[in-house]
Amino acid sequence: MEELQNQIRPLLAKLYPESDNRIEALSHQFVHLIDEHQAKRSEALKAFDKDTPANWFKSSETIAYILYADLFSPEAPQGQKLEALRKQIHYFNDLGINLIHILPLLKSSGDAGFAVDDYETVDEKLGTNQALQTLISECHQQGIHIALDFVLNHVSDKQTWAVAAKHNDPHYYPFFMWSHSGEPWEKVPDIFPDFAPGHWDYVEPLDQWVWSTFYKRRPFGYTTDQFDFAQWDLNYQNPDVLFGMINNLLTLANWGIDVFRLDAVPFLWKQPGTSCISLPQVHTLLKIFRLSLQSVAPKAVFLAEANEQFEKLLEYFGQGDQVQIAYHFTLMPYLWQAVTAGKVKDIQTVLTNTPDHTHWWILSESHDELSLEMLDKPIAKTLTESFLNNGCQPFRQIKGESFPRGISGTTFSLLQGDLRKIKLLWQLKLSLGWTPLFYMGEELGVENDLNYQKDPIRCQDSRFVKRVPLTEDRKNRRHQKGSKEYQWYHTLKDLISWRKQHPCLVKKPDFFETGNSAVLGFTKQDAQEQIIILANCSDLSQTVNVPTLGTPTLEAFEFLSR
Ligand code: OTU
Repeated sequence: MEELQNQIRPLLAKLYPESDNRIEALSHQFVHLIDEHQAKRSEALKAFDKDTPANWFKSSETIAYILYADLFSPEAPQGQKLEALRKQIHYFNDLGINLIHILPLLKSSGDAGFAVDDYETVDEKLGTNQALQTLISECHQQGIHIALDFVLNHVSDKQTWAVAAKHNDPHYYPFFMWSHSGEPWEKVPDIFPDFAPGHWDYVEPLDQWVWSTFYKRRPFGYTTDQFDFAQWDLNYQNPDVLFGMINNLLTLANWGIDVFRLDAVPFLWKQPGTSCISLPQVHTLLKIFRLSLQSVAPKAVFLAEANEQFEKLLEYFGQGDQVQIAYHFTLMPYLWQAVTAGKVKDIQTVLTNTPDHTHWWILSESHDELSLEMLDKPIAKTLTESFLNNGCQPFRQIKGESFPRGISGTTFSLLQGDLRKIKLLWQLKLSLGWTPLFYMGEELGVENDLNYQKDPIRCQDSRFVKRVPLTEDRKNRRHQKGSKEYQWYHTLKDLISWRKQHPCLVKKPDFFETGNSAVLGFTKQDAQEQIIILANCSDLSQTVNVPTLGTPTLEAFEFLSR
């Protein structure tokens, strides 16, 4: 414990440079908190910790899948969604999935669960705390790991701290950041410009404004409430906030969660005159959260959700003392650029620059929009235009800009159902390295659903176009030969099984020149085998020139592995 105190002291001193006495008191408080949660960890989980290899999440076997518990079992009665999920573990076993990210499932008042009301209670529409723990332990028994969101940047304005602050409680008021004018800070971008512009939310009882990066009831410039909830950012300059959130994290960790997805992590620290994104203090906070987690749940890991410039993204790994995994947000638009515009060079550049010690979740879609803002403007514009079809919707449209920062749509709809392109996208995701990630419905060719537009609360948030129920009917059609679902599902299932037969595919790729700008060439190697891969990302046949392979010609979208 003394060692822990020595580790925490300098980190706290960095964030809260006050008197030595204060830091001493805070570090005692920290150690006490850790102690408490260590004592609460169940014997079953302690045994599981022991049996789990240190780098389990880097295994070539790991294939991840994101789902909403309610949308995955739409027919199950309210309150039994988690139980229904437990009864479908065979679905994941069949497809080859062994890591499931269940999107927010705590009591919440909006943003599809990301406005959390209560960090210790499962949303009663989905099930009970007990049902979640039963699901987790059954998954563990079957070799499936569970990821959950840790929404640490903000709370819903119905969460206890926020409610107390709204009532001017002197302890909780400084859990948030306040303004008397609501005037925007110059360098801070709008994250949801479409329906929650600015970064302050008007709080009527106090006649003041509170900092809010995402959903707001009443954004600056509006005279009426736009929504019946808001997401208030936490003020980490107050150590009570940090300790409160560590307590929430460790409570969840003691439920047996394996991966914590750190939602909206770049926004944790605000400072006037900056963009308030990925400030150095964010990384100090992460080190503290990491120290907390590893002290209680030694095999649980963090996943950074930071849609940032590549150099900034890399900072989230720290010196091995921050997150263990990050979404490869830089690669994501490059994958789309490759399969829709035949441009492969950027994939090669970014992956060559991806350091060996990092680990990634490789995704082409998630429950959010497809963000193209990191691409060069002309190509982003062209791709956007080609994607705004089949009900795909703009997201993050900033006034005065000619095209949106992102697009909401399912993979099927974005690619207009072209199985050749999706197959290539999946082949790339499964072979480029690290851990491939799939979003619910991707495997069944699910199309956009415009029903959200009839819902008065959701209609402005186009991301709901891709949050589609996977009905029994839809899932069952995967057994009917000739159906779209059969075709898509079995294509993915076969590819996952191919990936699992070749453990070397988890490694970072070694690229070679193909003499053709539309064809990506790379090798993978371990002690057992060497694989050479050529991927033609264009819709025309292409000839390459590779010394070891000669001058083979590849069909449009052909993926060749030897
Ligand atoms: C995340 O996304 C979640 O994935 C969203 O579903 C939530 O609405 C949001 O946080 C608030 O909790 O802007 O459009 O760099 O890209 O945090 C998605 C990180 C988002 C941001 C990300 C955010």
